[in-house]
Amino acid sequence: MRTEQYANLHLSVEAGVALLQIARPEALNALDARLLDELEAAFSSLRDDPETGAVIVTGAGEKAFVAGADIKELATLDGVAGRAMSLRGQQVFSQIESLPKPVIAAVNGYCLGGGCELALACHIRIASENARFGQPEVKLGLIPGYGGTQRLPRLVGQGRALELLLTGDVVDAREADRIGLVNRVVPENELLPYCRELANKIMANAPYALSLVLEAVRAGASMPLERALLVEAGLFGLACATEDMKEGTKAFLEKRKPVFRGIVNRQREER
Ligand code: DAK
Repeated sequence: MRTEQYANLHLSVEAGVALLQIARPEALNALDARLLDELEAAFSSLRDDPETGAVIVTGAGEKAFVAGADIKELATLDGVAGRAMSLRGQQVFSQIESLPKPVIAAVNGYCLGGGCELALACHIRIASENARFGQPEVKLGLIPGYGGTQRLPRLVGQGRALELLLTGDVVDAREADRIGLVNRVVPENELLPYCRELANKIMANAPYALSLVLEAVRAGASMPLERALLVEAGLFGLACATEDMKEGTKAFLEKRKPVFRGIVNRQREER
């Protein structure tokens, strides 16, 4: 098992699955500027790590995933610093969203404001039964600054997103599931085992194909359908050029399980 310790972030990689735990218990894991820096460093290291096939992000402790951006820091912002901080957070969250490996948010408790925006930047969200979601920024005279006004409506639709964004209401895991904010709700003690199982299931597939699916969905989301379909065709062509595609189709025809190597593995073997 490989581990990396940051001031408020603990990273461990075991059997191809990275577990990233946000650990700032004195503030219910609220995101301050240092945590943003640490998230950026951890995700850069995971992007380049050939041993990591999937990432699970969760909050340390039982009470919170992330209870928001750090309100003490927010309170000190003026207009210029606010814009800069928003752009900084957006950049880090876009880095998470564009990771070429699946990122699963294991939401274990309060998932509010910047915490909800972090979960929205992940590819899949699994919630424990005690999870609570909301974008309460308007209660502080703010609006979401880390992508919430954009990613939430894209995920749950404009009407449901606006209800959460305008009321600042906090909803439980069942409601989050009902409106499509999370993929699934599981009992608290099953959250991490379930996310690991999900990561392993995904990682059994061809790694380069997984990265192409992530790229197609992400790039296409901000394009008109016609252009997005062209992007899909280009990436489909790339998939056709891989050894894994030859192996996958051959294995099917030979009625056996495929053995995928992925582009990274092949490059490492060739070195
Ligand atoms: N920031 C800083 N400290 C926090 C915090 C937060 N978001 N959430 C909790 N804490 C701290 C509390 O102050 C308390 O500290 P001490 O008093 O013990 O020193 C400790 O964590 C434990 O919290 P509580 O005592 O309040 O615990 P409870 O169980 O009673 O309540 C709670 C839990 C989650 C309901 C409550 O703590 C709460 O309401 N927290 C705030 C939730 C919230 O409003 N989150 C959204 C924050 S706004 C932008 C960028 C980003 C954003 C906006 C703009 N730009 C750059 C423009 C995003 C904004 C947000 O995320």
